[in-house]
Amino acid sequence: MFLERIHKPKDLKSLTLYQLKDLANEVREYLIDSQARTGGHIGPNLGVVELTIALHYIFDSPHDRIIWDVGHQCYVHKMLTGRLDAMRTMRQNAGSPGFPAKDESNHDVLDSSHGGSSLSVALGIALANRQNNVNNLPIAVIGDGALVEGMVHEALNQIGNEKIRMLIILNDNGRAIDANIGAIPNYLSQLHIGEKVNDKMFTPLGIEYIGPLDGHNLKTLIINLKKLKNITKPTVLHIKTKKGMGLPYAEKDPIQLHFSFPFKKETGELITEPIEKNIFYKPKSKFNAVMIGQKITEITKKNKDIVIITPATRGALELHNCFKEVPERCFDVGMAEQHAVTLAAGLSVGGMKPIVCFQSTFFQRAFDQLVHDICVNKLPVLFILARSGLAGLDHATHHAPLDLSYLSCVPNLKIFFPIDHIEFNIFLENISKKWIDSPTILLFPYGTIDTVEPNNEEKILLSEDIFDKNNVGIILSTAGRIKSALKIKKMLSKHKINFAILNISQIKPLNQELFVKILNRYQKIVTMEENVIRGGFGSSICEFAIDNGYKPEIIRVTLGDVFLEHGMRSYLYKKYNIDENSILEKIKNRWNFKSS
Ligand SMILES: Cc1ncc(C[n+]2csc(CCOP(=O)(O)OP(=O)(O)O)c2C)c(N)n1
Repeated sequence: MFLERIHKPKDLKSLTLYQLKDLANEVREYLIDSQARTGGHIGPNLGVVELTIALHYIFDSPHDRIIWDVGHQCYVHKMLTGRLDAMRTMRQNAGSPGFPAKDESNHDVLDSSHGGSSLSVALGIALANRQNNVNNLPIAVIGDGALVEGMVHEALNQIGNEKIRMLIILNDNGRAIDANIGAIPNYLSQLHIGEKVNDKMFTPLGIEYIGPLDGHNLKTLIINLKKLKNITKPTVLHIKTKKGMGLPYAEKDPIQLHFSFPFKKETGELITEPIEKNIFYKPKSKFNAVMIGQKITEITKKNKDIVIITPATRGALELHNCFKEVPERCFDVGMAEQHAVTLAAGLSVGGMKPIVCFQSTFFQRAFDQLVHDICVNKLPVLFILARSGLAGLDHATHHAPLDLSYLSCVPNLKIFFPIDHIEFNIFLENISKKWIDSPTILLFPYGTIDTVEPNNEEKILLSEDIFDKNNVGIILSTAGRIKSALKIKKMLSKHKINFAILNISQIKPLNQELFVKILNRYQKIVTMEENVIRGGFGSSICEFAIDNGYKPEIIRVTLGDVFLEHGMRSYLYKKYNIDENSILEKIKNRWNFKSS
């Protein structure tokens, strides 16, 4: 057994090639075992076992800086840099994130989980090295999926011009999450291992190109990486790998090949009966996204003007069926967020009805395109953002806690956060019958129907008269917090403290008439949202009150002014004192309500 003896990359250096091959087998076995237990990005990591071993064998991390693009393929790197234990706690509350984390190890250059940044980071380090006469090697490891990102091409433009010492490893497996589509992957697919390649992509830009090599052949990797130790020019080493290498059954389900919930090691079948308390198994009830994806498919089939655009995130909105059933009007543009939004502008100008579907956290990348190309031009484009607010166990950067803040400030933009998938789908049905007249965003939270949406009993509470004379205040809830709000109302009423409750689905523009009535009636207001404190829903209520001469007492329940780490909702709510009990205490203390 070699793996348990590797505490740092230096421990690899004395191994022979045969021993390194044994190590690769052990790593693969360990990965499959631990991923079967915890779930995670199994396929990408099985694909880089040999590459990661070879990189740490030849180079000298953390002196040489290895930057993993996206970062979801860093598990083997964690295992070889003294963090074998990280694999045990991955995808768990308070555990190791399944992405690079610089506070966890100085072998991780930056925290990341959004793709396309590695070349810019590596170039920045290379330029700093030149200034400071430092001779370490920045190494960006980027997949063919992330290679499509606009930022990568902005970086290549400068890299080719700088003639600087940096290495780019292009890990080409033909896939992003789904098959990688487009002219760039088409080009790469024409280059074959063992054939003499006349590279037309990097060489013309002044960047050396080597490859493609078999990325699972340790000997080849070691020989070639060794030759690159002393490069003085930017160099691309193109390797071909297989996602999920060594796990044959993963190939049956191409999505599971990228990411999997915990599974049975022998068959690959997902585990649905919980075994360990801290592990997040594939939920039995349906994800919101499933219900919403079905409706998107239905309206797209019926309305021949609708076009669907997504930047490599079909899964977040369960759009696979839509792509199968209406292939001529569904566009997966690859990891190209900015382009996805401005493409919608063009489609709208051309007379189509674009629905742009994003996993919310990645929408941050396309802010200027939203502002400049869509909103300034008042184009009737519909955006659907999945996983707004807290987004689970991947990484802090996978949450989308800024949505309401950075979207609310954009003129001409309407923002809705429907209370549940039923209301969401009514919105969609109505929009498909009478198309929007201005840019519009619909958001929904990560989770299953029963975790984020009110049940029938709770819906009765929601339909009570909000102006009932017995109420001493009102809870205004939005953005995924209705479940908690309903619980708090019930808990307060047990103490004979009656609060009205109202879910606000229309975030922008605010329904002025309604809020004037609320402010005339209530002095005590609690706002609840899964968004940072500044610029969110609670902020807009405060502004509305001040602007209209009201001085209510407001408690804002928000995600605060911090980046929350990965974790399940219930864990993070408790940790940040925004769980139901903490909110109840806050309300009682602030307004001196006595328990009864
Ligand atoms: C900016 C951004 N868009 C989308 C994603 C979601 N995402 C995570 S991994 C991935 C595919 C990455 O493909 P590739 O770079 O080829 O790496 P591979 O998984 O194939 O090794 C996508 C689309 C992301 N992390 N960042």
